[in-house]
Amino acid sequence: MAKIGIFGGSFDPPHLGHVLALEEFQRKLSLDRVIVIPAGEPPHKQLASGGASSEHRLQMTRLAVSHLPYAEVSDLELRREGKSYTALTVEALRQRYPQDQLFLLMGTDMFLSFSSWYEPHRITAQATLVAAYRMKDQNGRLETCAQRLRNELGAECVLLENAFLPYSSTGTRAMLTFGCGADYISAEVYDYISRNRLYYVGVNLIGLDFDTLRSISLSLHDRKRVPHVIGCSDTAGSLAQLYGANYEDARRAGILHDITKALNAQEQLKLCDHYGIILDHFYRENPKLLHAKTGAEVARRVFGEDEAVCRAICWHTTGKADMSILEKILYLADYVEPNRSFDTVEPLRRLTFTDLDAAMVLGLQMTMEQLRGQERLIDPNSIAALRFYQERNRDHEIIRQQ
Ligand code: DGI
Ligand code: FE
Ligand code: FE
Repeated sequence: MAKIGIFGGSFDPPHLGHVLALEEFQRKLSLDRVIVIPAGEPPHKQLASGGASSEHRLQMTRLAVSHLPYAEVSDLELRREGKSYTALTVEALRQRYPQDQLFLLMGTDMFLSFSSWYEPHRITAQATLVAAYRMKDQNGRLETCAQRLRNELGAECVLLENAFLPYSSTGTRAMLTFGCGADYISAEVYDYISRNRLYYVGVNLIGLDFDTLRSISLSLHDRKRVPHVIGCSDTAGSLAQLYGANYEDARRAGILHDITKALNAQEQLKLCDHYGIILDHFYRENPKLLHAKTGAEVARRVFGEDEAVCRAICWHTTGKADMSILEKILYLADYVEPNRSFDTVEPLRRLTFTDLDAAMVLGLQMTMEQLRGQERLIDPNSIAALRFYQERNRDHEIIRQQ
């Protein structure tokens, strides 16, 4: 009886994280074979727009694991019409391997939501569930879940430490588009990507019209951030019309402002290195702030945006003293766009549409208060901005009273 692993994913693209995770899966369970299955249409999420076609994903996956003698790529799910239910996949493999033991690998989130999958009992009837986790199962959530699945479904479950899960393909796609993704994938896969110009590698993205810029940039975001980015762009456009700034610039700045937000801290630092962005200690310690700096550089170098747009992106998170109208518009549009729903958003939203400088003071104060509550350090630029706009508002007050 052979031990066969099942390793599914979108593989859009397959990167080194996938390969390392697969190797660890094979090693820790002493698997004789691992079937790698690119997903057709995953039931739980749509494939990202801007992603590669099924055929490309299949070819790339073959290249990515070609050096592993025990790995075999199957187009089982790609050939199937409709949704790629795991239950159907596992049953198809059971027919092919009636005598063997099947192990289905999944990440923590998938394991915790396993009961809500399509007909989970059909899966557990055929395969052992392998929940891979990155860090020790501190609160016992995985073990509790495993126990429940054992009781309810008679499932066989194994918890497996795997340092390489979860991995983000969104970040890898974005790094490829920004011209520094080669380190995240094998040389063969990178070569395939460049030859086929996937993920905009080698494609000139300078001077795109707004609609094209919008659709490309949205494909580089995590799905849940997309409404925020659209809301920010629309709000920035409205504010530009209200305050006499350039409408087109405002909408472009809005659509691009969080363009590097899908990247993790390590990827942010790599991008800084690639673009020669010099980081002081504060920025190194607060990688959340880096997306504004790297976003501005991507806007400049990848999309060839105007300086005014790049500067607005650069200051959208912290603000600074003496900002241009466009810079203030982006800072505030990011804060009050319609998807923002925190308690105190309404007064700030009203003020943003009546008095930009007064809104800057309120916005900066709100951010600082929140950061202090979380014992995080405040960027010196934000402190300078607050002082600047408090003084300016005081001057306005004096002029109004005279
Ligand atoms: O990118 P968004 O989430 O849309 O919004 P943003 O660009 O305003 O980023 C918000 C994040 O940045 C949030 O995690 C708080 C953080 N941040 C903003 N100002 C400062 C800050 N973090 C520190 N440590 N210091 C700041 O001054
Ligand atoms: Fe941001
Ligand atoms: Fe934002």
